[in-house]
Amino acid sequence: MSHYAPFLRLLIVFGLLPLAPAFQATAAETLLPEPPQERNARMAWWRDARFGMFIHWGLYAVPAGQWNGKFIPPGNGEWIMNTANIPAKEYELLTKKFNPVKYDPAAWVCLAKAAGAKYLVITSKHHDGFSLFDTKAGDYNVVQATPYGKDILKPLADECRKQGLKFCTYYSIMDWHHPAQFRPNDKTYNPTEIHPERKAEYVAFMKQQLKELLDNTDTEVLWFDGEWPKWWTEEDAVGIYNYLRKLKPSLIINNRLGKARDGVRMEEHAKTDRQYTGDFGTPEQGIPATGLPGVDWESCMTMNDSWGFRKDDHHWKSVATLVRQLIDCASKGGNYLLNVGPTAAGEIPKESAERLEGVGKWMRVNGEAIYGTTASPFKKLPWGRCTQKPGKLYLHVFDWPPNGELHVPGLKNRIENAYLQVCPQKRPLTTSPSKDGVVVKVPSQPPDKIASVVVLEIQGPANVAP
Ligand code: FHN
Repeated sequence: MSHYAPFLRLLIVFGLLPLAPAFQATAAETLLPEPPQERNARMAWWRDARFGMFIHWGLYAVPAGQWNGKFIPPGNGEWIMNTANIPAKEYELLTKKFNPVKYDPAAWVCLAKAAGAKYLVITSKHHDGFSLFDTKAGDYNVVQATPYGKDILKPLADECRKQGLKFCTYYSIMDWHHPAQFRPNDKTYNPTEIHPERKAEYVAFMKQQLKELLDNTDTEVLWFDGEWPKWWTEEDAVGIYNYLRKLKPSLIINNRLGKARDGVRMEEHAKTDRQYTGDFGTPEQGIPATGLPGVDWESCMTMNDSWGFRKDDHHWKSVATLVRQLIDCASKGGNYLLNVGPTAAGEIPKESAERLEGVGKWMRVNGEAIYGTTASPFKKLPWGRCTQKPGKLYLHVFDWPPNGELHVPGLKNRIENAYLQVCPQKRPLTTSPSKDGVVVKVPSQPPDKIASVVVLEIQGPANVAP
């Protein structure tokens, strides 16, 4: 502090010294500028991918929804520390039981790939503050605190690159273990508070861990979560966004680094008037009725009811539901991030694996109608959904016409060819104009009961009556 300080302070106190720039609060940082073509290039692989696998894994897989002999209320198993109000010192003891000897990164990536997923997002640190990677920013991590003693993320990242999937990481801003944030058994326990005088310490911790994730795993997406605590601000988000993008210009970052979810409906997640909206919106456990036109977005979903493994959660969605959710997202111009919650032993539950294989079976035949597509040109179709690529419409028929006539209302394009996606010879289907569009003559039985894809090759861009 300069020896002029006391004098200057007097001047300021008495308003005699206009706040020279040097003394003004620093102007709020603004987002790094990015020309649209650069942003499009950065987002290209993510837009083409359309389908990713989410992995929620951590200490919470050990209790698996049960604490002191009782199952916590239905819902997220990964919240057990909060739901069962477990004191941090007690929850920490779970580290001694976390020894995933059956963890097999190659098998996990094989499963994701067989499902047709093009990227994988895994929790590097969830709200409980436990890190699944070799971090030097503390000792509450899988390497230093568990009998397993090895980094989980790096081998998974290497395996993703080996098998051609993009490796991505989830990171929770809210941290129930870090001493700067309140946590269970604090007198004024509240999972969304922070000791104000220690916020800078926590942000420094965060930045160190985020840099480690970039340096050690070369993660392609940072999927932030736990942004709702009031102490976390838009300004904090912009600072971290710029920090990360300078470290890795190609990095993609979701909207939950900022406050885009605050009080806005799912449909609006990515369309707030805030400076920070992130690179994509993140509707959760649902699909916006009309998508989020004009912005990138991704719906994340569980296969049962919980993100983290719960041994009592048997409420599994069918393969048909999962495939139709994937189609619904793509037909609205969004991505689908389907979650698995591995067990404490490191295994993906059989029910999850079976569903991933079921989705993959459909994707092996119809993946062309999902990858690299854009949103449907139709407002609504009575029998299913539509995705498109230049010169092609992919009609995803959920309700097959028993009379063999598939009506496509409002379509004005000349049809150059029509065929079933399942037919490698692309045997032409007969099409004819109808009073308000096109009729496609299809076989009496659907090739796929979940969704059968009829491909229309059209002349020029899709032209549909409003
Ligand atoms: O609280 C978390 C929850 O545990 C889970 O990680 C989901 C996944 O998107 N995100 C938060 C709830 O919105």
